[in-house]
Amino acid sequence: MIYLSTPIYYPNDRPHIGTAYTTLVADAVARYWRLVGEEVYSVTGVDEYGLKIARAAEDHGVTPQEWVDSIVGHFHETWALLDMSFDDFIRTTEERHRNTVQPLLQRMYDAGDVYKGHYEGPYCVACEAYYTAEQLVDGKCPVHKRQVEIHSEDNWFFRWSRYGDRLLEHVAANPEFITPDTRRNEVIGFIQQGLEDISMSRSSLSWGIPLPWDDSQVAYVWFDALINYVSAAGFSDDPDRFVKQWPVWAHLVGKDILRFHAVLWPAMLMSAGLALPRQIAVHGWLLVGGEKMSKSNATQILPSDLVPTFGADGYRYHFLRDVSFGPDGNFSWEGMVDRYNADLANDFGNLVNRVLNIAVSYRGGNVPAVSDHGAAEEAVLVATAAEALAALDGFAEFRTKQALDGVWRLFGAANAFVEATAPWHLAKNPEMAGRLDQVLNAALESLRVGAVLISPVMPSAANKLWAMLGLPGGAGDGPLATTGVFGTFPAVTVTKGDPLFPRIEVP
Ligand code: ME8
Repeated sequence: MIYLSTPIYYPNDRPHIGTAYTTLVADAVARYWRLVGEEVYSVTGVDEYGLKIARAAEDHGVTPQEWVDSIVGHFHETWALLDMSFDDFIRTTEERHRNTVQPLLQRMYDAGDVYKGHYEGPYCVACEAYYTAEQLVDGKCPVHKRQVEIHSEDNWFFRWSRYGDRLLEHVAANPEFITPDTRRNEVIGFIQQGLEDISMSRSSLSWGIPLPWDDSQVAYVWFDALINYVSAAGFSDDPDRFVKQWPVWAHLVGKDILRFHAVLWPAMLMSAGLALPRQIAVHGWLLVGGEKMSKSNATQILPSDLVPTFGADGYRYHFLRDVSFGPDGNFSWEGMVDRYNADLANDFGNLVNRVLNIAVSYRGGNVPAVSDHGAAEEAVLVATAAEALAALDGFAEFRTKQALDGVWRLFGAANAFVEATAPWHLAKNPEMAGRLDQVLNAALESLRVGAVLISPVMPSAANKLWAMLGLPGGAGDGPLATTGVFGTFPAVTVTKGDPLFPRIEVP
């Protein structure tokens, strides 16, 4: 079972292209595993408790519950706009979550990992994180570059310090636990500096989940938020599924929340006696004009600003092809237009038009199922298709660019194949009718394979092409090991349709 998660986002504003990036990679990877034939559970959601949300509600003159209820719809709308296919959407205000957080915190308490203490120090409300004076940059939060607040309260503490050695052992024994390596090294360095116990509750806030042993305090928002991954797996409401589904295959996160996921969360799981995730996959920031795209950013870009021009598929393609998972990536409108026109309108769109046109013009859309693809011209096509299929493995390691590069080499080879075999010449010579059938069949077969291979990234275009090809079911039905292999295009009727990716004219 592939259980894969995105962070649960703060519903303090609608999702922007940065928030959508993590969600999009998770969706493409989930679709890839479904295409392979694996059972998948992919989950996203919202992180509704904590001071940040309580303050946002206060600023708008509504209760926190009213506030989160009014924002959550934007998340559903945005994910629908981008064709996301999640199995679950968790809200931390749900019963199933409270019913998971309380017993898990109780387990940590029973393990002797919780004690009462006094907390005083800098707190960044935007991060919902405690900092030490040394971690601040010019006295400000290192992530948000904003003023921190000094918080001072009697709280419950979690004995994080107890887990340093076990965490280091786990990281050493499981090289895949944190990826990429730069993040893994960062985590090792952080743990080696020594972990300090951390406040796990708030007494000055009521917008949270009460501690089971002290209902005058609520859980510190990260202690409740991280546990969402256990809640969504069915811990309290579907124990049979939980047994099947736990542990997580991969948590996808941005680098801003690396420590919470790679250092705090595993320590909490060890304390609560649950297995650790297989992997924490960390990506960089999406930058706009060199700045992190963020909710407070004046130049904030929303998916709904881009989808009307590029379509959901064009949107998905750009971010999965041009932003590598790991380092920071830059977004620019011009870059997105260039990529769309070059790859989607030209390479892919023209190939589809051309091949369907000739199949309809020369064979009325009915090309016989010739299986002989042994001619020299076909050899390159067949080999490139096999490489493209192999490159799709990149999805298993979040290397979406690698997977798409492979498919585009196939489209390049198919375009070259059509040029080299020149069906328009073959069609003029009745003696070449058999060769024309072979060529048309191979060209259609490369479109069929291409539709399968792009389906995790561009599900809608893949299915439109599938329908034009006259094939039953959907391009992503799989299993990939069968449908992704270059074989014989079946004797079906293909039709021409509207262009999949009309060119974007730049004024
Ligand atoms: O941290 N580039 O929520 P959040 C790339 N609720 N990814 C970005 C991004 C950018 N410019 N901006 C945001 C929280 N993200 C907590 C998480 S999980 C148990 C709790 C993505 O709304 C990226 O995945 O601040 C980042 O880690 C996440 O949004 C932060 O979302």
